[in-house]
Amino acid sequence: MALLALGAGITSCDQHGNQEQRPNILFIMTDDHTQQALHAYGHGLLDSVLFPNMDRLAREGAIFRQSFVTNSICAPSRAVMLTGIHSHLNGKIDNRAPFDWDQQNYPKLLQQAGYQTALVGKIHLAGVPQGFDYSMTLPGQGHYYNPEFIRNGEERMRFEGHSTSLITQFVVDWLEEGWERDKPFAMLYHTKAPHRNWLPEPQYLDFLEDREFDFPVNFFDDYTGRGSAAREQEMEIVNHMFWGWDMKLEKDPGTGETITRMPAPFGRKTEEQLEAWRAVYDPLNDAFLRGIPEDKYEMIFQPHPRNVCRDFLQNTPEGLHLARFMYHRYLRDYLKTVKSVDDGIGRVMDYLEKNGLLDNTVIIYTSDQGFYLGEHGWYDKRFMYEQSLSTPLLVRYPPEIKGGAEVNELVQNLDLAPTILDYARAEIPGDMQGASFKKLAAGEKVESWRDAIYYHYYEYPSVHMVKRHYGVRTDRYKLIRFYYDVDEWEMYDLYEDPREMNSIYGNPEYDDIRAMLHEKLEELREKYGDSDELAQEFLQDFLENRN
Ligand code: SGN
Ligand code: CA
Repeated sequence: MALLALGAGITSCDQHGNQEQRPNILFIMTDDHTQQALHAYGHGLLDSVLFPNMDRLAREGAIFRQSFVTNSICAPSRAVMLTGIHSHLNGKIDNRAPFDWDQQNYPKLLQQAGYQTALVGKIHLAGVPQGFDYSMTLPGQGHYYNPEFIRNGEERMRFEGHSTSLITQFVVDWLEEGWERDKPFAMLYHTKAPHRNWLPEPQYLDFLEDREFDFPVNFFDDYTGRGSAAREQEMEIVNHMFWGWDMKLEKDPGTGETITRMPAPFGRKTEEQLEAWRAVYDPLNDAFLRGIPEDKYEMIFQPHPRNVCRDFLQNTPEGLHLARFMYHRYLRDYLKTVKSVDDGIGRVMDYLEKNGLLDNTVIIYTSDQGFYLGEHGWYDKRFMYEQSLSTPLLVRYPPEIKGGAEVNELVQNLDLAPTILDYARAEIPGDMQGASFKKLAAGEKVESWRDAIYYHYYEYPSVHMVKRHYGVRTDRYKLIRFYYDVDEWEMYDLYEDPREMNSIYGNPEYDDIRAMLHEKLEELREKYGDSDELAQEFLQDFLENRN
């Protein structure tokens, strides 16, 4: 049975007049961590548990198998989580648009309900965070090594160390010293990892270097079978990563000169950090270069974008060697940065456990969106295809949730604000567009839960060149419309084509399904108040202010 929290002895009366203790909230969010990189999701990439603390949350809590975002990009996703309102109404449609902190958000409502609130780590929304008794945030994207932080929106300070450990430390420090214990707490613990460009903490520099991973089956996707959007993106591992920045080569192997265009990310490291780095990466890089014949240097080591042809990559030994190196360098570095996050989660859970707080704290684990780990040959996110539309979601709260519970209903990051308010027994404002999934987590059925989700992505033309699109997904089908410089529809049957390789939009066998999806899409656009007119206004604003 749950240990009673030491400090969170605050009680409230529910509508039946019962005195009940309100739980603390620990909301853990990573940046770009995807379901494929969590063993509990069983996607096949990881054949063993690499992240025991995240997997522990899944084992001891509920795992949401169909968890999605509304707009697969960092700052907009955070705005949706805070407000419980879709991008087109909260105003933060892309990473560039301003965010209005004056609007309602759930931390403000928690404060009003008697919670003490804190935000630590990446938030990526400019301006002074509102709704927090304490904040310690990274400016913008923040840095992995020796990062600056901003305390309470004002005071800027630089710390030596790795962002993940520092963020974890600040979380523990606040629980220890900042939290007043006469109120329940809500701690938002947001890491930068595993965001690009994946700089591991010193103790994990060689983590997984001895482990080989298979390419995803559609790594060499040729982007036929769909419209132009999948073909015209700029997020291919082989063609759009930088030799210095992403692949961490220091010198151009052809000229022997230091790479200056998007150079290796060494700028912020101390001598000691740099030495540790080179001791691991130099020999790995040398081994890779030994497999590339010098007469291929010119073709391979051109500046980005390189457009190395697929035939060469797939069918020649040096092409395959190149693709393997790039995929592994990317994937391993990504997983190395997740490893530190997992340690951090373990550390905070230990702290809660030792202080008798663990079982009276609702722990939510999620990410701001999913990510491609080589599916379609890609990294990054943005698309409404499965890997980036999805996001991990685990909830641990033993008084209500059975360990290992599986939830298959369609939930979205839109639902987090109402859910957290629900756990806190605070009122859920009527203008929030999400719904509380607290009952679903507890294994209860919810009458007329949604049967489809709505999605809208805006940031184009911009980095990675993913076209503007919106769409609808049911538990089996997906309909997407790409617009602005194209007008293309795509449709997928996820049972038949889970990898989304062939659009069936024009297939007459699916006439009824297509009509049903169009209807659902219109229904949701109306329900959530989105329209082509609004999209047009955002586009106009984007084009006028893009610089
Ligand atoms: C940076 C990254 C991009 C990434 C965007 C948005 N390049 O520009 O790859 O898509 O952020 O990411 S980087 O090499 O400078 O990291 S988001 O998570 O903030 O939306
Ligand atoms: Ca992100």
